[in-house]
Formats: sequence, structure tokens, C-alpha cells
Amino acid sequence: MAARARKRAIRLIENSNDIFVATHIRPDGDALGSLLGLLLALEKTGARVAALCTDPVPANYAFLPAADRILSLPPDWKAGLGIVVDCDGLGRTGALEPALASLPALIDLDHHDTDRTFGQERLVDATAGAAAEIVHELIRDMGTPLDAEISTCLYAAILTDTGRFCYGNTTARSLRIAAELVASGADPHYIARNLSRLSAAEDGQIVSSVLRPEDFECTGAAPSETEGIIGHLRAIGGTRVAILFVEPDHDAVRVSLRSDGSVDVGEVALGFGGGGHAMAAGCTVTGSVEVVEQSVLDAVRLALGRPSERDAG
Ligand SMILES: [Mn+2]
Repeated sequence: MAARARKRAIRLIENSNDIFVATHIRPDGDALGSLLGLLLALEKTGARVAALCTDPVPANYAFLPAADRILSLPPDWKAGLGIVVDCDGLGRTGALEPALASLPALIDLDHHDTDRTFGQERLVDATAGAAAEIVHELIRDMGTPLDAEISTCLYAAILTDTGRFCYGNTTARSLRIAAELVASGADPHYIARNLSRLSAAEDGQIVSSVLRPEDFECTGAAPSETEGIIGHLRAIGGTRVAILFVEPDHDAVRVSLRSDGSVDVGEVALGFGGGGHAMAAGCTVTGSVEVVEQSVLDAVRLALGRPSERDAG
């Protein structure tokens, strides 16, 4: 079944000289790795390809080959085919939806367990640990040889969606594909190092990291065992404010803040209903970690410009 759908999808690809590949808003590693792996592989066949994503590439994925070529809006040329990756529903492409919906043909390439499929051809497989596993099988059947760049994109995608081969969606197939990608030039150490959870903002003055529910499931650690982590973030040279976002379940985010004394993080925490001192503070905020992260970072950015009025400690 899947092989036949792939054959039909490949026929669509072979008949299209101009192709859009697109992925979802707030892209993650699988979205970006699948998108870029496909972009590079399709270009090898001689097609003109644009990679589209409404939202910018998060800094920790900027190392992915061709990440700087992703467009937030469709280019000024017309495509005959669109391939939408890692999206459970075309609406997940955000502002790109109308442009994609108006293309002559669409391929839905996804691994979400959903009935919101779309397009002429569906390469949807809920048993795949990452959309990139389906991309890999498509490229293989197209007869396009993998290179180090394509392999890096797909390996990074599988690594992030399987929680570094740790989550329950990791299968023998995930590992087999990963092994092939390493054999084709993906460097596991380089990719893992680049995919660290650490993010820096304001030239490294703000350093933050996130712990998600899957991390606790995967490691068996309790959210109460994360106390020491913020100190390591704070110890990174040049850091004025360290922030750790802990999402013990999907309802609320625990935010820990530490400062070098030049910024009053107690004031920041107070603004979110929490409290503490100028140098150590915390708060619990309801909402998704992406939204909470953004609003806390905004508040810290504002605080960076204000001198700390309270005594440190
Ligand atoms: Mn995915």
C-alpha cells in the first residue's frame, strides 16, 4: 500500500518541474529537517524547489544545511506541485495555506495519527517515528542518492522527534534509517551537539533551556530533581539572566530565573504572579511552553535595560 502510494507520489514529482515544499508553523526539528532534506533531494533531480515555513527557523536549527533558504512567503514563480510535511491538516501551514491549497496537486507527507488528510496523494504513516523516516523512504524510491547534507537534515529530524531515540515512537526502522544516514555522511556527534536545548538571546546575556514532559517520562526523573540545572545555565560566561522552563505536564510551566545581580529577576517573576529576590526568583505560568517562553523572554529583555534597584541576594 505504502509502496504504491510512494510510486504515485514519485510520478507526481517526476511530472513537476516546479515544486513547493512546506511545513508547519512554529517548526520543530522534524519539520525543518524533513523540509530541508526534501528540498535538497528534489533539487538533485533538477526541479526548481522552494522551501516554505511561515515562522522563522529557531536558532538551534540554524546549523541545518540550507536552513537560510527557507522562505516565509511563496516565491514569485508558480509551482505545479506542493509537498506538505509533518502537518496534521493543511491549516498547520498557517499563512501559507491559501497558496498551497491553490496548487494543482498536493502530497500530504505526515506521521501524525489523524484523519485530517488532504491533497491528491497521502504518504501518511502513523507508525513512523518522524516525518523524516517517510521522506527517507521517498528519496530512496526516487533513486536519488543521499549526500551528507540531506543525511544531516533527516538524521536531525529523527533525533528530535524520537527524543534522541528515547521515546516510545523509536522503532527498529528509525534506527535502521538513522544508521543509513550516518553511513551517508550524517555526523551524530556534531548534530547532537548542535541540537542542545540551550538557547541564547541578546548576545548571550540571556541563556535559557526547556524541560518537557517527555524528558521526565524518558529519564524517569521527577520535576523536583531539576533544581541544580539553573545553576549550570547561570555559570555560562557572559550570562546576566538564566531561565529554566520546566513543563511537568501540559497545563503549566514552572519558570526559574537567576541573575548576576545586574538585573532584578524578582521583579520579572512578580509580573507573572511569582516572586523571589533580585538574583533568584520563580513563577508558575499557565499556557503552552512556547507562549510562556516568549512572554518571559520579552519581560527579561525589558528588565535588561533597567538597573537593578534592589540589593542583590
Ligand atoms: Mn514530526
